[in-house]
Amino acid sequence: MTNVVKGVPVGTIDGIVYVADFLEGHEAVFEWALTGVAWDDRIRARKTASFGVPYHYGGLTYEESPFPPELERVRALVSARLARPANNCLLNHYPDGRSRMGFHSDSEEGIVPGTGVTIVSLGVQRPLRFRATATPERRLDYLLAPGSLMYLPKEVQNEWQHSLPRSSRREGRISLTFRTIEHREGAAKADSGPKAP
Ligand SMILES: O=C(O)CCC(=O)C(=O)O
Repeated sequence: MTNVVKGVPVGTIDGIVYVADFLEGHEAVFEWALTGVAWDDRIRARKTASFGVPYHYGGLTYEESPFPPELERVRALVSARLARPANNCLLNHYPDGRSRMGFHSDSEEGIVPGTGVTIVSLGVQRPLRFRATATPERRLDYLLAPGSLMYLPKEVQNEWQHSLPRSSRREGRISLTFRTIEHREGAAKADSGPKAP
């Protein structure tokens, strides 16, 4: 643990990969996403959008939608670092510090075994907060810088829950969350999103 922000230590967890300056031109991707994406308002705490294969998340279904070129560039960069290419990107838009995501671990249902979630952050820096599942008082933050990449493997999600807490920052943030989803035409639907977003 290297630092403390408002009482929660900033640190590292074995298995998480964090690359601070992953995405060149992240400002332009943020601007494109703000205006070029048709945001879904079905979740109250933040806006969402999904590209790629169909995604079943938090009880909601997002239909298949082709990757726009702006996002395809990021998908290709992310996939170059993964054993299996990502075939879905769920975008989360937090327009201001009141928008949030509660503690959860992502369900493994429908996810290709051995693959995790990759988060590319755009806009204002906000902490991703972790709490140990067995000892919830044990918490630490990763500060997600704009343009950064975080890879969250399944093994970490077994031991830690994560959340994006409310913040005093007024500026917006968008996360691009890439997953490799089992997909066969006409296959039964499995919900692979957070269990309790
Ligand atoms: O917006 C974020 O960075 C958090 C995303 C997240 O928690 C998730 O996709 O499970």
